[in-house]
Amino acid sequence: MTNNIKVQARENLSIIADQFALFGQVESVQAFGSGNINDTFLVTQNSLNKKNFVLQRINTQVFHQPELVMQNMRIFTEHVSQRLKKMSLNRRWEVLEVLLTKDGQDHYCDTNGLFWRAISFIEASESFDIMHCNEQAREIGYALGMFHNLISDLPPQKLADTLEGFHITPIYLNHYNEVLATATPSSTPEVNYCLEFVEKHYSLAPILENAKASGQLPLRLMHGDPKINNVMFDTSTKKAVSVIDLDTVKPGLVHYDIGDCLRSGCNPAGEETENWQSIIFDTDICKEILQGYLSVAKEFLTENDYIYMYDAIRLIAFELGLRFFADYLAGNVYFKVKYPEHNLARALVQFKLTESIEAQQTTIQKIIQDVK
Ligand code: GN1
Ligand code: MG
Repeated sequence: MTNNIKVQARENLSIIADQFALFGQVESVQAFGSGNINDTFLVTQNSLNKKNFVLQRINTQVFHQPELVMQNMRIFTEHVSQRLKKMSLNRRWEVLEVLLTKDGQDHYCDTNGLFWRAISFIEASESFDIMHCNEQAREIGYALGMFHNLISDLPPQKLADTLEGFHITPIYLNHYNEVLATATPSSTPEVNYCLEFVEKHYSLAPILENAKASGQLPLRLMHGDPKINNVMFDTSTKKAVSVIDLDTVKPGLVHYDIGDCLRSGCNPAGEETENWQSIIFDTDICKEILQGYLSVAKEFLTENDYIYMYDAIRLIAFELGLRFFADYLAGNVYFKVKYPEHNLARALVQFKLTESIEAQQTTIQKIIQDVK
């Protein structure tokens, strides 16, 4: 029975992939990557050019208006390709392409009503879940800076808000409180640690939203999810060549991105480890990432942007911990999990990381002063 379902699913996948296969026959469709929200596949076609592409099923429980996600993506890719043409960049840099169906559409709805889209695959590139060296850290920073730089002249209002409340920490805190009101978590040391951790960090939640509301931090376009494995590296030069996963490119704060990039890049154990006791925030990596970032981002940053950098790093680590913990309490309804306590383990990692950030506040603030 299970096998039949698998065979059936595979046939359907080929039919779906074929909608986007403009340059040949579909040879294979394989599960790809480790996303927590959408389902991703690598499609191989039997053509010499444009051999591979990435096929994704958008999780419409999360992205309620997937058409708008595609619209944003097309506006973004069009703008960035134009900018790149006008730039004389002396290194490889690629922007993802939205692939159209044989009917000229940017998505395909299958017979079950599921929403599919295809994106170009960046050949001769790879990504990493964990930082390996300082050069790589600097490249990650460069990649985010380049990403922000290329959209710094695209007015935020041109893109739709495709995920309301995304990175608005007070909204996550409200949601957490609602979930907690009806949840009956077992009283383990791990759960109690998380409950106390959130309790102690309540006052942290509105810091970036207040800065935005008071005009200290301007609304800008952001990536939304610039974690380490969303940066692609050239397999031979080992230089960053692209930032992928454009679903959350929308109006927001560059601070969400800076915080997300650092909370992910400066955690040498990676966010999926179960060894949460040993989590540390590596300040050497932090310095490299910020140096790489500022080498291309300085021109559009203001004094206030620097003032809020430390807060952003601490807040986004805390926020992700809060999101994982709330989802654990809610019964794992948002992030994909491999086992029931997976989101609890992920939350512990982010809270420990936040603790390590707090313990090194002076060092991190000095790094920000030194690199600016
Ligand atoms: C989710 O699905 P993925 O892995 O690209 C999440 C991010 C989190 C990330 C943590 C839309 O991203 O916000 O930082 O997991 N994306 C959404 O790994 O919620
Ligand atoms: Mg993502």
